[in-house]
Amino acid sequence: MKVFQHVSDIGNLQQALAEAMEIKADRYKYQSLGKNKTAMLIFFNNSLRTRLSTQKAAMNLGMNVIVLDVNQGAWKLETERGVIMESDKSEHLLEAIPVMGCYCDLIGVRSFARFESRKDDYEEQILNQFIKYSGRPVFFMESATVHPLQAFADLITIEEYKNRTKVEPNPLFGGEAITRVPNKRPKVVLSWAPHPKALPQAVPNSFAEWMIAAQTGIEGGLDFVITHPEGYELDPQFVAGAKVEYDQMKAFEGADFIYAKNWSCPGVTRPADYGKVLGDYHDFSEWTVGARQMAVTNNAYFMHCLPVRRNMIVTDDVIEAPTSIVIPEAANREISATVVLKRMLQSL
Ligand code: AN0
Ligand code: CP
Repeated sequence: MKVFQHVSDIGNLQQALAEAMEIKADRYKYQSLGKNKTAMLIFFNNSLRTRLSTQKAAMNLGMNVIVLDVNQGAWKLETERGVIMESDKSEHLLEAIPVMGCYCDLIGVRSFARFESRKDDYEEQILNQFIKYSGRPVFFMESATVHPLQAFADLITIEEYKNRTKVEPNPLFGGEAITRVPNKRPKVVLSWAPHPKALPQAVPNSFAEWMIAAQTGIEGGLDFVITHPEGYELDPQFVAGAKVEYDQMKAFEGADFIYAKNWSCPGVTRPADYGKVLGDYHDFSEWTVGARQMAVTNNAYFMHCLPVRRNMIVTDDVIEAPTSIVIPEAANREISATVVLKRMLQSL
């Protein structure tokens, strides 16, 4: 694997899940694979999980790891070609990328949507330059439009929980154990939820792309439904074939997994609104996932990629419930990253 960006890059999903379970049973199984190999993780934006889990994954494989926060200590980078460089930006990305490539074997990059131009973001201007000029395999650690390490971890989590009949008390917050009747073909709902600031579409884009692939690509399949207020339609390149239900309560009926996430306007129906929070977010408070919506589900598990704003995206009681699996979901980031880096090392 030379690029990890889309679900298609991982190939057969059932095989990828089997590999994830193999790694989960023994995460150090391939620790000689990365000997004397270096992973470089480049962050243009903040991160807790991606930074730590990917570093851990590289260490599981016996790799050395270099982490660079571009905005802390490196030269300020110009990204536009043709600019007379007389501002505070001392170095151009077109030199910085090949230089970074000199010191490593694999490169991971986090560079969020900038919301300056829909075209630049959706053409993946920054990540594509890493692919073109680094000379190394590149894995996306949340780009302008995708977050595949997250979506892969989400799929692993759904696979692990879909057939469970007993929900244990929450390991951190307690609560009552419950019995749940699993669906043979679980219903997975991606729900928009309000947020005070404009957030990227990368997480919902990738989640949708991976869930649509899983509808037919994993044993038993699943049913995928997206719910959001009008105006938040995701880009067709990621959601073609998905069912959209604008009534959140209707979408939640009988659901087995609720995946909450905010995203700003993708600009599909109105390009001028790209990257905007539409209207006043206070007017959308009924979209906050709470007991009212969870009551119509099939004792659904609650998922979110984190970081999450409590009582904005989800209420305290829902995220602390025994059915909340946000922590095991985050833990699976180490597993998805280990599988991806292993695949890349094997194709060096
Ligand atoms: C980012 C986002 O919504 O894309 C990262 C999520 C993994 N979240 C924030 O910026 C709060
Ligand atoms: N879920 C996720 O990618 O978290 P971080 O932004 O903390 O890496």
